[in-house]
Amino acid sequence: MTRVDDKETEATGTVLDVCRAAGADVPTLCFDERTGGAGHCRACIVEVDGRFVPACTTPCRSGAVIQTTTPALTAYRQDLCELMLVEAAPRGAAAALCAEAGATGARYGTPHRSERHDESHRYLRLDLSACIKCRLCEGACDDIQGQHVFAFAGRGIDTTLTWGPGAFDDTACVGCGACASVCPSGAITDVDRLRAEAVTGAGAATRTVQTTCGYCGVGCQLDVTASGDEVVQIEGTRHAAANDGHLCIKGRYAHKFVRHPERLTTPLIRKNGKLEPSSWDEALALVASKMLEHRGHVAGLSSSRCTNEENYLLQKWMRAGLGTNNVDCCARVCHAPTAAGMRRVFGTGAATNSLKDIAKADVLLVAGSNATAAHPVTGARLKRAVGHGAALIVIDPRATELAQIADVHLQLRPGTNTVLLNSIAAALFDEGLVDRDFLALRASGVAELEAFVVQYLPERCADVSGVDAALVRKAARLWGTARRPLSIHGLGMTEHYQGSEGVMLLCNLAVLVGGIGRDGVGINPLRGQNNVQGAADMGCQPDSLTGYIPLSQAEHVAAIWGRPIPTDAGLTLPRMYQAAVRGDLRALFILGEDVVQTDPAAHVDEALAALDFLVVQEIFLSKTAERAHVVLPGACFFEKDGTFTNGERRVQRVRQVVPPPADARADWQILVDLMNRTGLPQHFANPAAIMDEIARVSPSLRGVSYARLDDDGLQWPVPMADHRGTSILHTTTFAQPTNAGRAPLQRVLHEPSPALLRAAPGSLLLITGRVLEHYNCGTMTRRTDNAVIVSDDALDIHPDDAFDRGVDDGAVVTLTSPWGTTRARAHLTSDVKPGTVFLSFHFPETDTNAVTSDVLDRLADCPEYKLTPVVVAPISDLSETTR
Ligand SMILES: Nc1nc2c(c(=O)[nH]1)N[C@H]1C(S)=C(S)[C@@H](COP(=O)(O)OP(=O)(O)OC[C@H]3O[C@@H](n4cnc5c(=O)[nH]c(N)nc54)[C@H](O)[C@@H]3O)O[C@H]1N2
Ligand SMILES: Nc1nc2c(c(=O)[nH]1)N[C@H]1C(S)=C(S)[C@@H](COP(=O)(O)OP(=O)(O)OC[C@H]3O[C@@H](n4cnc5c(=O)[nH]c(N)nc54)[C@H](O)[C@@H]3O)O[C@H]1N2
Ligand code: SF4
Ligand code: SF4
Ligand SMILES: [Mo]
Repeated sequence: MTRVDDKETEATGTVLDVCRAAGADVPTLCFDERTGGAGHCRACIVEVDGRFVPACTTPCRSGAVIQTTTPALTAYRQDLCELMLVEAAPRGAAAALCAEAGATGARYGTPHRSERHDESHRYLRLDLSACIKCRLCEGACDDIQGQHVFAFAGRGIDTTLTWGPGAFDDTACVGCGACASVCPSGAITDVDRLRAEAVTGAGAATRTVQTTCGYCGVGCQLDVTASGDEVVQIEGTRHAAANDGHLCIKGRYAHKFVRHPERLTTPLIRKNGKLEPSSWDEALALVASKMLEHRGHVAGLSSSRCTNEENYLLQKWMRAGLGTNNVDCCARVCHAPTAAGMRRVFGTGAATNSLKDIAKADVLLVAGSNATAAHPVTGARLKRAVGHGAALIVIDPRATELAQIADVHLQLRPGTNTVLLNSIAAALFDEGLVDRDFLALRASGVAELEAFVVQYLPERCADVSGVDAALVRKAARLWGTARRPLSIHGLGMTEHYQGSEGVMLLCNLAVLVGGIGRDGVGINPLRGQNNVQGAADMGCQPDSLTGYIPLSQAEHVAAIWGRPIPTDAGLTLPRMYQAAVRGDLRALFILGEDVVQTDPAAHVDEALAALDFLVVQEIFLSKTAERAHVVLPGACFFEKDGTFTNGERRVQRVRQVVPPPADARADWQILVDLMNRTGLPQHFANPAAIMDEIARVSPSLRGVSYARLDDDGLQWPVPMADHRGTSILHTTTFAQPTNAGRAPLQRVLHEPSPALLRAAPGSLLLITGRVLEHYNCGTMTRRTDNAVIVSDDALDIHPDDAFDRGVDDGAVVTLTSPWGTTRARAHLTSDVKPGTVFLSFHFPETDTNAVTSDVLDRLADCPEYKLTPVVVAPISDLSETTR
């Protein structure tokens, strides 16, 4: 029993933990539970058994007598604050502490403060005259974000925070805002925080609502502060499982699009070739009549940017209302190969473990995922794990940020995953590193695989994959001797001709070393969009229903819906395009997906032109919406209620913060209206009621209801109402009923992409993908200050390749592939190997997908965005531009 002031407590930990448990209010300035106590600031000094100690760093002895408010402590704190005021003129929490302690700054004479200011960054503001040298910013940047921007220079009273001699904007800062978020003195702050202070300073009311980030599949929890109908400031929710308070530059700062004047605010109908504003009634009546007119020849494309409830409604409308399984979503162009590949080996297609497991792994394998750009909060977790001693293997043709801190970087030729992963398997067998006990219990096809992969021994494959055999063996040894091997993968695995097969081989590697079914291991695809996991869970695919119920077992769903469900599989997205060109598909309803910019033009252009009727439900007039016959204005994620499911299967609440602009409506309301107008009456009063129906339909969400999601959501499967969710899958058996619950190991022969057969002489291999600041088609991030930070898609090209072609840094070049041509500004960098180039696809002007090929993953129909042979030429070379 320990005594804190006049209370007794059983609590243990540091003196600070014990004081807080006992309800004592001990001030802290430099303490953050994520990075631990540092004891720099001395604000938390208390008396333990009569001695002054810093509470945040002192372990508490059981039986100690702690006092937090003696006269001596009060005097000490006052003096501490007086000293602080010599060095700094703080604002915020530090200023409040000084005021409370009665410090005036007069006791020690002339102030001695740094006057360094910096406003070079788009979002961050630095003013060292306020800095109290608590070092929280340094800890946040080093340990939470892993960016190492700050240091402390000088000694004694001359110690100052520094980011090097230049402008702050020239540092390695990635704008995550963690430093500003922890700074207690106002020395580091950001434009949104200053705005929030100005709003409250002016006496305006604000409110703060917790919701889920609508950009990527990490599913960070946001505390959004709004005033009136404006989003003012965003902070990461502390203790949230997905992000523990951390955010990235998009989630924290890229919200200006919400009140952008180009938001769609009223329905539009094409009249005489032009989109004209219309009433809701006219637009909905037209959509309903056209969809009914083309019954039998319609399709729906759902949006992984929208909520589960909205995705559920869209596929229910298509199936029960319009009698077709022609429904798909962006998972098709993304992780459909992951689902197909993982299902083949494990029986189910979702991430096997949780994000928190990254910290438990001792060997991390990151394959084709640029996590620090595309899933930045998870990327930061990975960097932190490496900083805390985990080994890292990266498989990527580019020297990504993670590759640069990896123990082994396997810089393969794009399109050779199947070779390289077979090679690692071969080395595992060859060096006796497979887990025979695990395999005996949980796998089949072991001997067959062992014999098969001999042809892929590292020494035999270096020419094809471009990776040195010794490096492959080094990776295999790390992986094979790991106690907790965990793999993360992205689109570098899936968006290939053999995407699904590559994922199967990644599954092989996990099974071979027993790395599945427990803490800190597993296969963890970083699902891309905020709700792409959910869109698939809701049934937005042509071959299975909500909860992955096969079409052949639709009776239970049909009973709930009160309608028959067609049993023939519908069309995948690329096949919808083909059907449109053939004339078999006449009307297409697209919910929030900009296919014109994000699908290979080789598929889309002709198909959309061939349709009789195209509806696009959007928040901006995207390139696709520009082509529609009717445009319906939806509400963005800040403007509606619902749920998103992140990449670790966590269903989380989305809560309305501000109203939709003008006449725009929540997407679920528009869908309910359309269902009612097409003969499928729906009576949902709110999204919670839709979730109640989803729970009745989907076995893995049976125990989900809004009331249960409030605290950190739930990871499915949640099979009943008192179930606490599932953080690890496949703990004892795989969902392989016809294989005695064992994982069938896969033998996959490498086959080069057919795209390569069409390469023109002198072609480079184009990889397309993402940058940190922008998001997919860019409708949202391009309408924020992120577009000032990155204002175009640049072509990364190796200096040797650039030299050979007479291309200077910054020059505009043409890219010509067998499928099309486009232009981009060249950026010379050795992050790409000679022979490969990289281009993002966030700006419509660049039209990256004019050049990408029409090749699809042969099992899941995902386009091969990661491998297109292109001829790169300077713009002055007329023979190239006139081609
Ligand atoms: N900032 C930002 N974040 C995003 C998005 C965004 O647009 N911007 N989009 C979201 C979406 S929808 C998704 S799906 C995710 C995607 O997230 P990621 O999958 O991480 O993103 P990409 O940049 O497309 O590609 C990942 C990596 O694959 C590598 N690669 C290319 N070819 C090969 C290959 O043959 N083998 C291997 N092993 N690697 C290869 C590329 O070099 C690249 O580094 O990001 C999500 N998050
Ligand atoms: N070259 C190349 N192309 C690619 C890829 C690549 O790596 N390379 N990656 C592919 C991948 S993985 C993906 S997932 C796709 C993504 O491609 P898309 O899904 O087309 O892109 P997004 O920008 O995520 O969002 C689509 C649209 O949703 C709208 N939207 C956002 N929120 C809402 C909402 O709440 N309601 C409504 N109604 N609309 C909303 C946005 O304005 C946007 O126009 O791109 C693919 N295209
Ligand atoms: S914003 Fe993030 S990366 Fe930049 S200095 Fe602060 S903590 Fe470091
Ligand atoms: S990591 Fe993803 S979910 Fe988290 S704040 Fe950034 S964009 Fe949003
Ligand atoms: Mo994606």
